[in-house]
Amino acid sequence: MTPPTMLQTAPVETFNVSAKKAQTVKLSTEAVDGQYKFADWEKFHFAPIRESQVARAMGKRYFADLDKYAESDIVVVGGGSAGFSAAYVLAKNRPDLKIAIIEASVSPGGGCWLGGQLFSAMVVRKPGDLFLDDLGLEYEDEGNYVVVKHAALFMSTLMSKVLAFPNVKLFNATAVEDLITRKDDATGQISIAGVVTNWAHLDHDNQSCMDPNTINANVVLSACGHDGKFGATSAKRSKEVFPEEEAKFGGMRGLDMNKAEDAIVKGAREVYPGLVFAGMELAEIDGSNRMGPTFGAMALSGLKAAETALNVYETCKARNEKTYGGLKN
Ligand code: AHZ
Repeated sequence: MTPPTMLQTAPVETFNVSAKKAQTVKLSTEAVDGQYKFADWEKFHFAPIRESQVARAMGKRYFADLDKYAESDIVVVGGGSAGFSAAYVLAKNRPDLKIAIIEASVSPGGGCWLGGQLFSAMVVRKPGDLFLDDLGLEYEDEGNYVVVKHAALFMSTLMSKVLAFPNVKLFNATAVEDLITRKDDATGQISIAGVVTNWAHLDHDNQSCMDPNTINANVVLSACGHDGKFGATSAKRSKEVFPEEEAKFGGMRGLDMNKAEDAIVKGAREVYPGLVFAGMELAEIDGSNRMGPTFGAMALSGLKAAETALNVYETCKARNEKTYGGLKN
């Protein structure tokens, strides 16, 4: 018997379970004699399962995704408000492209679970409300800005829509630790051809060596947030990868809401061939201000970065095909 490959898993030993859907729980009901009863809890039980079925159900899908997205059309690095906004626009407009989101944290969402400090409400300056309208979110209109009652409502809605797209895969607990680069020998031009990944929770201090993994891509859209332990990875790395005169790493400036938000949206662009920046990571490249707790710029910076990525996509694809044969799907 030939051993199963990672993608063709061994047949799972199944229990003899009736496929009939047992009507054991209801999620809405009327009270009878003042008592609500959503199920007969005495008779309640889950359908049986074997532990290996769970392991295989997860494992085979994850390995299939690793296989599928090892060649991605676009990789989004960083699953915060800017990265997810960009991924939303990309996936919505180009269902034909494979989009991988790489997020270092176990919990995606970046800094967008609270509005600011420990306060729940999220302020979005107009015209950022148009992004919220597209998501179907409600807010209070305060004139020049709108307020969503909880930042987590924005992030969870955005994330649920992005993750439901069939052409998107989120790899969380995975960090991008480097960029794949290609030099065109004819022109000497260096371009980005993907990302280098590793488990985010790897203890590099105590592990003698654990080489990384890779994802080839035509375009990398980086939205890693501002500098810090978990931020600005691509900005920092590009400083080393690109010639000094091309590497701009200005460092984020102090808070100025009016200047910062416009700069983050207008600055979203292809900084190096095949590498597009969005969100607060741009402040590290451009030396622009931070805005503090106003989020319209993250959504619209994601939108502009997605627009840029789509507009440069064919050029990047053609360049990659010329320099190293392009993606192998
Ligand atoms: O975990 C990071 C976060 O979720 C992730 N990330 C960073 N480095 C990574 C790496 N590999 C994979 N090497 C990485 N993931 O990137 C995400 C960045 O999200 P964020 O919310 O920090 O940034 P953003 O630009 O989407 O939103 C910024 C929100 C801010 S910061 C700010 C201020 O400081 O004034 N104001 C606003 C609105």
